[in-house]
Amino acid sequence: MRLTVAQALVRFLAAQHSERDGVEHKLFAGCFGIFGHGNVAGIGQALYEAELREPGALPYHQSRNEQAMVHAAAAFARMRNRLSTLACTSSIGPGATNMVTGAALATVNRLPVLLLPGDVFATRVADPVLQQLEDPRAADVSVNDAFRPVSRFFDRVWRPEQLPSALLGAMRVLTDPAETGAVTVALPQDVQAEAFDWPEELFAHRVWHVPRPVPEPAALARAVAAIRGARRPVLVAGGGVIYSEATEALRRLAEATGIPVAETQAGKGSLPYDHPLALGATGATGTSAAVHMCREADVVIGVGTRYSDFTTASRSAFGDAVFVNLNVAAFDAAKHAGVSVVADAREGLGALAEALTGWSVGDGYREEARRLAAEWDETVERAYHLGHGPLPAQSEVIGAVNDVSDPRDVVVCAAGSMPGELHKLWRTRDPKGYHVEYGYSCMGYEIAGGLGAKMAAPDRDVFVMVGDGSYLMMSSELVTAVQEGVKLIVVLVQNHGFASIGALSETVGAPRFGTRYRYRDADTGRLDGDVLPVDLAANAASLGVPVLRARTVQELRAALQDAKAHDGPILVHVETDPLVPAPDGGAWWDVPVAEVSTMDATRQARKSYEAAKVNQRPYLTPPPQR
Ligand SMILES: Cc1ncc(C[n+]2csc(CCOP(=O)(O)OP(=O)(O)O)c2C)c(N)n1
Ligand SMILES: [Mg+2]
Repeated sequence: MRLTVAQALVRFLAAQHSERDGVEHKLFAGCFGIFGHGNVAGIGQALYEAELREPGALPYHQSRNEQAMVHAAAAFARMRNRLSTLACTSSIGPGATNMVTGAALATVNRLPVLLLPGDVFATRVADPVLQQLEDPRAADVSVNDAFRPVSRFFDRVWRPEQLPSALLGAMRVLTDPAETGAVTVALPQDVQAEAFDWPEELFAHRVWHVPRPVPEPAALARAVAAIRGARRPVLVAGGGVIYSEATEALRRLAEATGIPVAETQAGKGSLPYDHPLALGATGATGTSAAVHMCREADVVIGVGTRYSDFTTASRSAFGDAVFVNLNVAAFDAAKHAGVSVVADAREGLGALAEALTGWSVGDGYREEARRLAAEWDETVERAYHLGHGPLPAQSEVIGAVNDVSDPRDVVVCAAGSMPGELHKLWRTRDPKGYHVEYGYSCMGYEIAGGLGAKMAAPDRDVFVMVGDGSYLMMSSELVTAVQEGVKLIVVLVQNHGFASIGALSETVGAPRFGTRYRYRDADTGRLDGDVLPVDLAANAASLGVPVLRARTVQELRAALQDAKAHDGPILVHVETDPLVPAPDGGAWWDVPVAEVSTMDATRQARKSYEAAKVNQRPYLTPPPQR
């Protein structure tokens, strides 16, 4: 079949499917793209021809920013439990490197995205082409080499003959639950347009089986022995529980054994918030219930978690516990010198439940977990209804959104002070109801991610919680939402600066430096003048989005109701008081403080820092050997 490389690529992608538990999914729901000379004549032409020939095979979506389209693709994949994603095509040079941040986000969060950056001429006939980086020492280097460290698979198709192996390698990694992440296939712009005679079978309907590896019996036995010996075990549920659709298996294991469950950011929603064994958020942004139970735990059973420093409170969360790690990736299962059980979360949890039949923690321990969780929920209730004035506290905004949202609705966030507050305060009622990107915690993900989440789950309402800082970094996909008629409810929390880093700076001895949006003051010469006259509501309205301004919590609740009833994207603007702290679960986070300083605030901060460092553990204790 004689086609260009780009036409062959598009035809191939449209024929790819994933399959798990006997259910088949289209692997690529579509292709985002921004065109330039590096892809318009290649992939652009091919996508257009495909739309005319076979509408729906690989629908094209326009975006405003290459980084944003990768975020949308990653959010889409997360919402679909990694069984479907979107491809992203860019031109060469800046269009390509704009995708590098998105690639890192996808790889850190283990989310499959296929990136197709254009690349320099393979023939070098016109070198240096517009936007080409020239390296005097290495003629085969292009800016796309920057994708290598942030991709789980990288290839560059210098010749048409290489395309089949590049594509098969890419699909394997995208659909491998342990290896998945950003996958980059760089396509020199001349090669994209070059014709070749392809074997017909390259374009056959192809199904990539997404495995559920079962635990090795000996590893399972070691894990069971460690758990049976525990008096105070705690389950730590990570994103793997959700991607593997293991929430039911987790609930059954927890209920049968009485082991309480703490949740990471990616694992939040593993149990509904009001389950008697749900401790809620764990780690640095944890609830007092999870913080206490983790600190006192003797065995920590991590399921589908990569143990980020927020989860381990920088290795201060878990006293002298030993670890049992159930993870589909051996890399994560081996962490903290734990008993490594390499398996799919659902398979592994089922096997653990069976092997632990008849075993349970004591009644007192179950009761302790239930009581502490109930106490935290009272804290949440108070935070939702603080009645702070004149401007509301952020926790009241979170409470209002939680109350107005339906149980299956989705909250999306990524950076700022909201992820931590959402982690401990959001009452999650559905496994897919909480979508906070906290692996890369990338400012600017929120609106783009919300777009991808909504595209993946049109039957749910998506509430995007975005700070003014994140909004200013990337609000461009509001235009895409308008263009595609995608209903997003964006809640823009205006506090005139980086409140999160402001609060952090207080604790590390650089009080509020560089974190407020202020004029440069003529007298001090510093950025501590008046508040900048920024009106982000007007900005959103200028992009074609209807805007509701709320000044009080009451107005906010009414605006959210109206927004929910509205069809299409809408933005609710609310100003909050950046100085109200959220309730604290009592955990710590390691951010090193200057060891010497002439400032008293810094010296005090260093003292507190050194005192807290004492609680850090190496987590090297081997589990009991049997
Ligand atoms: C791309 C990126 N740059 C910098 C940071 C560091 N950072 C984390 S939160 C934050 C401020 C976010 O401001 P805003 O969205 O207004 O939220 P707020 O802190 O006010 O709640 C910054 C600069 C980041 N996470 N991502
Ligand atoms: Mg802010």
